[in-house]
Amino acid sequence: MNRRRFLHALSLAGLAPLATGPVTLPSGGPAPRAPSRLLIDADTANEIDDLYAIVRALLAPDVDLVGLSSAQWNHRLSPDDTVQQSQQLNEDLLRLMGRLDIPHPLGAEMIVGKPWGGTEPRNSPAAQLMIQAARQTPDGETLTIASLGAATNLASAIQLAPDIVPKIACYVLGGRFFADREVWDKNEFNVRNDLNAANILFDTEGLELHVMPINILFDFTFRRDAVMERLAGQGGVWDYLVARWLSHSPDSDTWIMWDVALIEALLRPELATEGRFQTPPENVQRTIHVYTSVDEAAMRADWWATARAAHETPSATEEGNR
Ligand SMILES: [Ca+2]
Repeated sequence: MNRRRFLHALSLAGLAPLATGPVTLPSGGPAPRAPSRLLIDADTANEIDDLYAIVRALLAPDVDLVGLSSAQWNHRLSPDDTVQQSQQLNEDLLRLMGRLDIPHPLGAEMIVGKPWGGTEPRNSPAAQLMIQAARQTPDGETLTIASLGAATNLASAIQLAPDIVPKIACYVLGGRFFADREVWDKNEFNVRNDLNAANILFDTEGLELHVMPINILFDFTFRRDAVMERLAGQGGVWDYLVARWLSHSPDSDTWIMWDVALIEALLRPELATEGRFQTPPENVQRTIHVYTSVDEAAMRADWWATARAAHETPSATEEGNR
């Protein structure tokens, strides 16, 4: 009997210790809640979507955003200052939103370990903020860390300070996962830009890990004409978002809003479905959380409703509109 059949037999007998597969909460059970303390680590300058995700998080009234750090995406075709470029955009967004009070440390510019493997951490102000914020999280609570790029800073923080593991819940966007076959594919941008870091997350026993694989997001797009029609001329951060699209991909009529989906799933957990699955077979075998679908239309509507409400209540972005 192979392992899966063995687990299936156990589950039929009511003995399975950790069932895997899509999870539906029983009615009346506790509903997932948005995090109260959130730290975002983003390779903001790599694409378009990070900026829209960060703005959405900054407009969440009940979330204490304890930090916004910058991530690298070094590869042979990238510029040689990727983390600095991400840092610049993070600082622009915070300034335009009047939130430079939020800590915004620089991340590491190189991957964990070596290009051929290894787990040696890459220390940085970003990793140190993660450690400090995790240790300052009150007993009984967790710090949610959302990684919107390569997980260099998050994996480094874990390696530098393993005591933070019980204090953090990690949400990462990366990899592909085919839930029907329970097959992983690490051939994806964020994972490839720090495979060592991704493996640390998979391999760390006791780490609460939620993975949003990119292959569930191909239909989660924004339209350029909607962005132009609704945001252009609104001033401040809104025109900055427009300018980012037009400078990065002026000929793209649509863009997949990868990182927006992860932030929406955090803020509005009812808009995404998560299951519990085994880590990839080459990693430490443990059960983690993996998203299997998102409600694209509802997430899109939520982002636009939040943006519209912010226009109508300009205090949220008044610093940038002055
Ligand atoms: Ca990203």
